[in-house]
Amino acid sequence: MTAGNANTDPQEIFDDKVAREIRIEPKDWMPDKYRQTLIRQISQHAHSEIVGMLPEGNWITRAPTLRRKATLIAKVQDEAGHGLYLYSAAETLNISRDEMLAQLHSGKAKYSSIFNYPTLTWADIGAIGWLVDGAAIMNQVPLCRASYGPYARAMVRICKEESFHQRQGFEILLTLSRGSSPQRHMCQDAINRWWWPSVMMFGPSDDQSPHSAQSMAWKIKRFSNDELRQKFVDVCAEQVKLLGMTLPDKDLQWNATTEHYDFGPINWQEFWDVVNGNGPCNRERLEARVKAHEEGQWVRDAAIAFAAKQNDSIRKKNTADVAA
Ligand code: FAQ
Repeated sequence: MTAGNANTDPQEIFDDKVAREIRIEPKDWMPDKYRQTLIRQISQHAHSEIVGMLPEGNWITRAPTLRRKATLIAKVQDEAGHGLYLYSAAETLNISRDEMLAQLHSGKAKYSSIFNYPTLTWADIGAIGWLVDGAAIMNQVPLCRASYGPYARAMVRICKEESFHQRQGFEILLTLSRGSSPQRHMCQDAINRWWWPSVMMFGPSDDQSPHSAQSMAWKIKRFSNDELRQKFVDVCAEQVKLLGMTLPDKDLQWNATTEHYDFGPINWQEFWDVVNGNGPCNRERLEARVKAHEEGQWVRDAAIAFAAKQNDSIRKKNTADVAA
């Protein structure tokens, strides 16, 4: 930018804002690819929150105590709220909610691979909180500094709630880990089943991640998939000791040179199978969302009719006020 001259080149203004950590806002000019990348990421994130209600919703009627039930209901409601903030943030980029939902229901839009695994026992609810919300926080705290204002602001509140979710999950597992032998077994079994899918949540390794480099240059992403995955492994490898449990990875070992935990190979075939619709619960999850959407049609119709009625009575009142 030339000092003293007001810059009018939109690309330069955009680049300058990104470089100086000034948030891009909905009415600012932005490159079309930046807009499309944000729509892709934010809508997929929103879909993940909404589909993510299903595995845990499965346990609301079977939570072991009233306190656990109330907490789980609140958590699942929080996930719905996260979805709504994120759909709203995506709408500021000029895509309608109907369009985003149509992309989810047709299978065109992705949602996180993790929600295509089943919740077989109560301990799975603890494992989801500890590992899945734990991975979500690791990935999402840096998104509070994303260059797009509405996304970054939505993430601040989401992260506060996710961090509570992570602790409630850990507390469920801690209780089980101090319980009877079958309870300890259930705890270890849930950790065994959720560990690797949680490690995969961070996405393909950096050399296989087509979007990372550009998203980092735009400061949407602040860390690469592998960097975040490593941080997650380092944290969990220590926390699992407090549970007196183990992570199902024989190669997991502290490396004094790198000062990180080394870990075993990831089964990328499984990851891509799940992402491409062939995981254990993909069909069930999508069917449940489509059914809920269709059965909710009357609620949307009623809300639209109510809003029209209210607008009509406001218009009549205004006309009467002017006449008086
Ligand atoms: N699952 O080039 P990259 C939660 C896709 S919320 C499915 O690395 P990018 C809260 C990716 O979309 C969890 N697909 O892509 C909760 C792309 O496909 P495309 C969701 C995946 O965007 C807790 C392709 O692979 N969190 O858990 C996955 O730079 C408990 C190439 O990948 C977010 O969405 C995957 N795991 O990086 C709720 C966070 N990973 O679009 C209920 C925001 C990658 O070209 C209960 N998103 N793919 O067809 C992000 O940070 C990024 O989008 C990444 C992927 C890191 C997920």
